[in-house]
Amino acid sequence: MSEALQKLGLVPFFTQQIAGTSIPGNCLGRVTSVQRSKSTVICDAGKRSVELSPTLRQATAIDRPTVGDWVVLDESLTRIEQVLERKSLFKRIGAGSSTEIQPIAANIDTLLIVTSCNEEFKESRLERYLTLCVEAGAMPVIVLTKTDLTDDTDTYISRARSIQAGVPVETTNALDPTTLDGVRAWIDDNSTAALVGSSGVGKSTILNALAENPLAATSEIREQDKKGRHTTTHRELHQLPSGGLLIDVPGIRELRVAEIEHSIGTVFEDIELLAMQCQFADCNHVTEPGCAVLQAIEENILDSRRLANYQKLRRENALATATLAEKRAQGRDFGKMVKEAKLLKQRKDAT
Ligand SMILES: Nc1nc2c(ncn2[C@@H]2O[C@H](COP(=O)(O)OP(=O)(O)OP(=O)(O)O)[C@@H](O)[C@H]2O)c(=O)[nH]1
Ligand SMILES: [Mg+2]
Ligand SMILES: [Zn+2]
Repeated sequence: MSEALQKLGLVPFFTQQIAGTSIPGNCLGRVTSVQRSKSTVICDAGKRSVELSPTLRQATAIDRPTVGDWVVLDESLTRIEQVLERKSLFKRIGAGSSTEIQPIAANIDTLLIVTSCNEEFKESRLERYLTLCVEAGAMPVIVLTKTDLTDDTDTYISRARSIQAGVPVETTNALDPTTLDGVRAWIDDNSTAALVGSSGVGKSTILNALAENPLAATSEIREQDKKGRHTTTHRELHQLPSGGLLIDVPGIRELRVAEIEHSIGTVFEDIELLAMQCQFADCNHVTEPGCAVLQAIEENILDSRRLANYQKLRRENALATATLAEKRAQGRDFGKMVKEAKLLKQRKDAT
């Protein structure tokens, strides 16, 4: 394993996948950005702009290479032949009318969930990010920016801490790099972190400060509603001078969840523990008698906002899971149809 690839985050989890095959180590590379038909990959020979193999071009979004992926290139280092199994994957259901799962960042160790100490801060949004992060298999860290613009950082810290016990909360004024040590401590040598959050919270400002270089453009938020201007438009993995890798992600407008059956119980463990004491095993915690969850709200132990968000995420997840299952079944039927048509043609050709 070359030192350059190790610095890019190459660990045995990936090299083992090609051990015993005829794939040479110098064909391994890491995807740093993805354009419409090309991807940028760093390998032992340096940075390359490469194409996708015909099979990968036809694959669904989740199976195509994404930022952070480890890939196998062909011998001329011009084409991605294979995407190695991922250690972790942060993903969402595509925005708008899309029902396809969209990968956002692969093989990340830490997800830096960035939010700012102003009107942008919303517990429900953080809960949404956390369920997807736990599902992704990455370590979540909540980063509170713009501490210089509030007199009440402590309230924001305790609101962030109330979301899930044990999740670290870091604070920073990203315009002052001396306040970034807490965030930097989460990006070890050779490890990968990704910056996610709404537009304008300061993700690219953090990247530029940690990279000690203005790598990404930043722009001021709108004064009237404190919303960002979607300045960053593509995802990119950067190597930091202090070691470690950082993916800057454009501000996410709509983070729809899918496949969060397991992680929802981790993030909302308090509600699920209460639910075990409800009179009815299938209690929906709406109007049922003997509901321990509703009782906890009445006693001010649980916030009604939190229960409403839990219910909303569960509904959204159920809908997404049903839609995905339906699409997969359709895909299988289509595959079967193509196979049958081919067989029929072979038989016809043979006669
Ligand atoms: N006062 C203050 N301003 C900050 C801080 N962090 C970022 N900003 C400012 O907030 C604005 C938006 O920052 P960006 O880094 O562009 O935000 P972003 O999250 O990358 O936004 P998108 O690329 O649109 O997703 C810029 O004007 C920054 O200078 C901070 O901690 N304090
Ligand atoms: Mg940005
Ligand atoms: Zn109940």
